[in-house]
Amino acid sequence: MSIHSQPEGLVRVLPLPGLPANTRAPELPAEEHRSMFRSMLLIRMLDEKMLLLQRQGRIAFFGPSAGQEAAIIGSGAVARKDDWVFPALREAGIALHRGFPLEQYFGQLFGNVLDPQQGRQQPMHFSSGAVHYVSLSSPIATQLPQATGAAVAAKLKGDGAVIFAYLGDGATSEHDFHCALNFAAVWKAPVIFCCQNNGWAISVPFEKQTASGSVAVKAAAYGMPGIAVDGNDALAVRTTTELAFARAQRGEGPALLEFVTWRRGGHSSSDDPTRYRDEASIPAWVLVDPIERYRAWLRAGGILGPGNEEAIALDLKASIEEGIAKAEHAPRPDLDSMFSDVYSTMPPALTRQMMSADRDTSGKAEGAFPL
Ligand SMILES: Cc1ncc(C[n+]2csc(CCOP(=O)(O)OP(=O)(O)O)c2C)c(N)n1
Repeated sequence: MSIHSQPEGLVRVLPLPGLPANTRAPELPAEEHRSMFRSMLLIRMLDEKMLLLQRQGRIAFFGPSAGQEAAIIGSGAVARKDDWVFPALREAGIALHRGFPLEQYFGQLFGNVLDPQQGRQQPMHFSSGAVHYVSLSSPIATQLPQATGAAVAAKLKGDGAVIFAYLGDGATSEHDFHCALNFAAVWKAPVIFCCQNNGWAISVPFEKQTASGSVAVKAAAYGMPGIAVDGNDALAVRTTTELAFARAQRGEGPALLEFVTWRRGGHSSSDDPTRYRDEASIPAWVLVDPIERYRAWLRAGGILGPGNEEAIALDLKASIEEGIAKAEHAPRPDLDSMFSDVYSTMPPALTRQMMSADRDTSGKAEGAFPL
């Protein structure tokens, strides 16, 4: 039976009917709580808007995060400026939380000049040195050995950086998962493996992915702590991640955190989950909105008044609308950008190709980015 059907033992701060709290809330300034709440709301609003734009044929592809906002921001907000994030598909909200500009976020979805990668990457695969956010790796789990490598490097350099490595439950079936965890534990590397167990790897349910009762239990085999957390509880995620972070900072090595959450929608804008998922059999607790749970706690504690919340939502709405309006009308990258940023000195064969490439009168390639 899946861990989603047995939520009793998960670390929890925000109680649910029949599922009491078993851990205290982290001690955070009110401003930090509001900042986390804002980023969770931003993820939700972007999700709704971007899926709509995709259906209207205005962007090509989108990977939604709805339902996973608490797991994403509760953990990602622990990373400091000098730490590094190695994401899987659904952590773009962490980059935004760390200051990645919305303008560039929209630019990469439209694949135009506002995109720092100049439209050369798949949508959602952006990276940013400025906010220490590495591009997601399309081949599942390949980011994990990279993250371990970065953590070993940080340890050897003594720069104090902690690496946040994200994965889905499906990634635990890849050999890269094993290599990354084994190596990290042997080297006591400062890396936190954050598994968002959202119940599904496209159409494969968790209980067909592994015979283990949870992802967290696998940590024992590698010699590191493994903790299963109510992943829809932003405060439980935050508390647990802070513990793993402190441990990594003390030089005690990696941890595997399992945020038990739920993929509310399709795998991506290309997927239709009604083809393989029986919505009637979904455990009720995973459908309690993580944003509502956090909101209720913030309101009860006087951290979020109706005025704050309205101001946050209005500000986000304006930023999203303004950002999309700007990005949608930004020009496509110049054709020459297809040839730049790879060689410091361009080889002659490539120079010849660049010189002979067809151009329209505006200097942009027609049909270079078929959607
Ligand atoms: C090596 C590899 N195999 C298969 C795929 C196709 N694929 C893309 S996403 C995905 C499922 C990933 O599931 P999970 O790790 O649970 O993350 P989630 O999508 O649920 O967030 C698969 C199988 C791939 N990208 N790479």
